[in-house]
Amino acid sequence: MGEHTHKTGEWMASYRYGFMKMDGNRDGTDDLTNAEVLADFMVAPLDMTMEMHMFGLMYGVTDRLTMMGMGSYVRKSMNHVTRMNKKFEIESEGPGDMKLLGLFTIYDSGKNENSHRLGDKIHLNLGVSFPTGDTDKRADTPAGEDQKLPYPMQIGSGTYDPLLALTWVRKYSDWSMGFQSDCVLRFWENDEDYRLGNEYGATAWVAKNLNDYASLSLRIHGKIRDEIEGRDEELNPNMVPTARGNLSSRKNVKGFAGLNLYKPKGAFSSNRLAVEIGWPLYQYLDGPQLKSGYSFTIGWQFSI
Ligand SMILES: [Cu+2]
Repeated sequence: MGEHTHKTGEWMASYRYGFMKMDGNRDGTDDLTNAEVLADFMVAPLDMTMEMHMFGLMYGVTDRLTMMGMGSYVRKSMNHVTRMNKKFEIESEGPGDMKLLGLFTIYDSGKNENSHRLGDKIHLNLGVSFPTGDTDKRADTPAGEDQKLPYPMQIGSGTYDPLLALTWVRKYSDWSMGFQSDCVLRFWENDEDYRLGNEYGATAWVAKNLNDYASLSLRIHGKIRDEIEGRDEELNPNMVPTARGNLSSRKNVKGFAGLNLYKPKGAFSSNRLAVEIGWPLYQYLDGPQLKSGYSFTIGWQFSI
């Protein structure tokens, strides 16, 4: 997200579809059986899918400042099993948190056409995530009708969250590499009397141009998420692990492989189609929590 900037007056619109699967429970790095989870809770989560439709708009105010806005529509679904071996599914969906960012170029080496190494760029992202996503989703469960859904089934954070990132990109004539570290900070409690944990991420990638129309990329991404502070009083922490704020911190490392297809830049516009698949390499969960599984995104970018 926000790994590139634009030149003065340049617009870019993007749409991305993301799919994430979580499957099975874990505590630390140990996998848990359903019976082990049900020894402490009335209900055990089995698996979860999350789908996101993401819409983005970027505009180059100057060569050194790009503005970026993002919106999303999120759909979540989680399967559960009870101590009585009854299985049930919970779904929630709605608009996600909207984000507004400024991307400031703080270093630009310029383009050296005479060298194999074309140049380096560093930019700083500063922004805010707005609480447009719901934190009070409800559904019918075996515990009763119209029950408040646990933390991972809510759509937004419910708080104004500062966003910060630093990106470095180095370009060679037929390949490129980059590094980005980012964080989402949560200082304030939402209307439900809790706040989600801070998130700290770092990602490094290499991309190789195959020809003028295609490139391949490999990426590694590490992320630390702190636990939820405070408590939604409507949730029963003995019912299901997802209703416990102190069972929400996690450390993840994932690998990604991507393919980008370009329509070479015409006089007025350019198009890019990107597909990326991800898979977990390492995860330490303060559990029981559901394990991250595979994920993929498919996205289209159009710029003028
Ligand atoms: Cu862009």
